[in-house]
Amino acid sequence: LKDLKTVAQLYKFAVLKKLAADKLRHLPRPDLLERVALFQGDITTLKIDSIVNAANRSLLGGGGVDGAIHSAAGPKLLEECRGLNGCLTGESKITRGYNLPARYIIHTVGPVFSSKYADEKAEQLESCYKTSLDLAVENGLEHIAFPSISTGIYSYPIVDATRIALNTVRTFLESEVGNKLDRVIFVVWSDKDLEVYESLIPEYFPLG
Ligand code: AR6
Repeated sequence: LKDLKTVAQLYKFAVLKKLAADKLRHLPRPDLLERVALFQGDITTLKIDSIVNAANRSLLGGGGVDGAIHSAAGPKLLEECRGLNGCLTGESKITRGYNLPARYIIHTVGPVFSSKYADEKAEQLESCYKTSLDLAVENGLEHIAFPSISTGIYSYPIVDATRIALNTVRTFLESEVGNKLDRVIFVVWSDKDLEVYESLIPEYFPLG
């Protein structure tokens, strides 16, 4: 956990830039900058309380990050998932982490993007983040790492998806239950996604 750069550190190293007040989506809360981190790399390597899986409704595995998590966690994960009877879009279910360094996996089902139903898709994506955060707190977990849900195989546009991720996490951390979470880590895989997170984080987690 200590190797993951917090937003506070990213401002210090000038990776994140301070924005003009009229660009901000939320007020500055310097304390929150210590509780959010950005990491580029493989989510299955994180030794923390929980990582989120961008799963499908069957919860029985697939490609992308789901495939990587199932291969790293081992066959016992699939066995536990079989007992869960799937999961609806926008909802989340928790399992143990098995061979992963993370203790738990929170499986969430993102929407398959469609511009025709953009509002409904946005609500479902927001719900993925919200229900995952709720599950972490309900299970007494202090850290949670999110991949960029729905932006791979499910083709949700990265900028819109990132705004939803940042806004939902910011709102949750400010709430009373959100106080119980010590660290939320945004995990990106590609350089392009890293750039998007670096440009948008200052709007949602501004430097005071
Ligand atoms: N660590 C972190 N991020 C990763 C990793 C990894 N090891 N591997 C991929 N990503 P996707 P979705 C990034 O397609 O769009 C599966 O088949 C990836 O670059 O994994 O929600 C499921 O079973 C992208 O930025 O998830 C579903 O059927 C992000 O993770 C479907 O894909 C999410 O991409 C879900 O599609």
